[in-house]
Amino acid sequence: MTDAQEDDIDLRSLSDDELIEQMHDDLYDGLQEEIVEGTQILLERGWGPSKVLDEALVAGMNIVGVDFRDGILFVPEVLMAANAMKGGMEILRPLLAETGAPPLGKAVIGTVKGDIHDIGKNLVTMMWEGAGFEVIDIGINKPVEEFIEALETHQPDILGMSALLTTTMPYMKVVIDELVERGLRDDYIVLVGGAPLNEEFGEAIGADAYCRDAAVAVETAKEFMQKKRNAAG
Ligand code: B1M
Repeated sequence: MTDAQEDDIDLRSLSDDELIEQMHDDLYDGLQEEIVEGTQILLERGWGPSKVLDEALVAGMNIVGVDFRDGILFVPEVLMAANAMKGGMEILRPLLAETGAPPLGKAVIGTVKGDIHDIGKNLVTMMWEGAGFEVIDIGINKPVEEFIEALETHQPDILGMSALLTTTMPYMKVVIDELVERGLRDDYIVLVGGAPLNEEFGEAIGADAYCRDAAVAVETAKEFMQKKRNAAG
């Protein structure tokens, strides 16, 4: 499609299904303004923020992921798609985080050393905040020292780690081993996630649980907090 044709599309005139399809195209093309507008339109039409996130943004990013894997898209295009997605996520963030309840618990989360993927981690952060957790996001490419420092500073209930690369996921074990070494392992609920992980891996590295997606991360965090409260009497 040419730029001129692109300009012609009035997103508001599209049906919900057409708009979703158009947003997948716009995400693919890294068009942040259009993603922001599409997100706003869906919310105005009464869509819940989680539905917009899943059907418009995450589903669109999955299409990008397949073409990235197949060598059709390259890093610059994928970065633009990621930026476009972040534009939509910024609108959804306060809506997902709307809660008047006292914090359910505190979490520190980061993407491990060598890995700069942050969209999944940011989503987990948003969903945890939305569920009522206080979350300290220490960012991407974090070495073990920074995880330990954040734990000491913030004294959270939960440590969350994210990795999207098969080459960086073993680093989660480096962090957990350091906690064991310092006698701190049992002070924290350690939850891990990221596309290449699975339950077996989570178990093998000594995490408390692997979380398949952000919704599971919320359920798992709540479950472990409940256990912690029960254990504390
Ligand atoms: Co990257 N990349 N990438 N990339 N990238 C993948 C991961 C890849 C699978 C693409 C592919 O080949 N199909 C592949 C990894 C292959 C492998 O390791 N086996 C890959 C590669 C190879 C690379 C580079 C090495 C490419 C290169 O340079 N040659 C490079 C590495 C850079 C580095 O980290 N050192 C690279 C770079 C990039 C970009 C910078 C261009 C960009 C990242 C931008 C950003 O994050 N700001 C990027 C992107 C966007 C992707 C894909 C396309 C999308 C990832 C994403 O954001 N998904 C990805 C392909 C794919 O996964 N489909 C790919 C959407 C997000 C919502 O899902 O992150 O899975 P996800 O998060 C989910 C769950 O996993 C879970 O909940 C989230 C929400 O439901 N979860 C957690 C995640 N973290 C959690 C933590 C928790 C709990 C749950 O804690 C408790």
